[in-house]
Amino acid sequence: MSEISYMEQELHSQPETWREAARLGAAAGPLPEAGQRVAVIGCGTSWFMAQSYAALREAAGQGVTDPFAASEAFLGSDRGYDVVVAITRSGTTTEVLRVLDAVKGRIPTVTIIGDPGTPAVALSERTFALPFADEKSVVQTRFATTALTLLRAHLGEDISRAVADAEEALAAPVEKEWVDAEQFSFLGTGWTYGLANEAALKMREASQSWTESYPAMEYRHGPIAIAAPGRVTWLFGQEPDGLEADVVRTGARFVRHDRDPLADLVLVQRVALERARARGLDPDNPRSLTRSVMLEAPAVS
Ligand code: F1P
Repeated sequence: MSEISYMEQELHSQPETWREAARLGAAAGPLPEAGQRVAVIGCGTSWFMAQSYAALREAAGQGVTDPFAASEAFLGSDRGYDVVVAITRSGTTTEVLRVLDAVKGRIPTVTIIGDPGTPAVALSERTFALPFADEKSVVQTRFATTALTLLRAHLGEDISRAVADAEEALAAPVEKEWVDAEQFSFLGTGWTYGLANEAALKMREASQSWTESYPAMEYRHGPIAIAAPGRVTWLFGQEPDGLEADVVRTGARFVRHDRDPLADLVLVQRVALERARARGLDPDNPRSLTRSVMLEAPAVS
């Protein structure tokens, strides 16, 4: 393994790529206008960013926004979508290409893409390229968070606190307890539920860790049975009443920070990296994963 992984370099560049995305997102462009009915699709990390965007856009009162895993998208004409937003770093993910192909000429599409020299461009009506946030590591860090920052800025959010908090999260200590923990459950509410899903995926991908993720209010409906000493429950965003006390009672470590939740995800990326290192894993080339999933078989009918 090289001394400095691509994952490490890329995750450290996030304040810079977020600043650029905030500038681009605030300007007029091809992203959905307020009032449009939007479906937003992606796979893996990109799907989780779609979940966060959908919750933010709905909460901002900008219109119906439904997030779908590309393989499970319901985009029939009866649903009345004005636009499909696709998120894909690679531009080659089969399930995303299939959706773009299936709705071509029927629903306008805009694809947020890392590599604009890829098939998703020809299949999309419009694209928003973020080549400065593309990555060499298989594990996504900055492309995902930069795409979400672009969308947050387009919704009218001021990104400056998130950028400052990301800088702080890059300098914060990674606690030994987090590197050694047996298990993590990540929780969120509203837009931070997508972040919880992404945090859990990041830890699985980069460090083969046992992680789970839930909407925070669902945690007490069963999953809290997993909480125990040596395990961590990590909450993004607002704390539902009494949740910390309930977790502490199990003996698990409860973690919640006041920084912008997307900046707190940066800290989790660093935890994933440290856990990979501690286990002798190459975080840039995780077991059984490739940069994108390109399926050769035809669509299942
Ligand atoms: C999506 C994705 C990644 C995942 C894995 C396979 O890629 O599912 O999130 O980490 O590497 O690809 P993309 O469509 O955003 O390129």
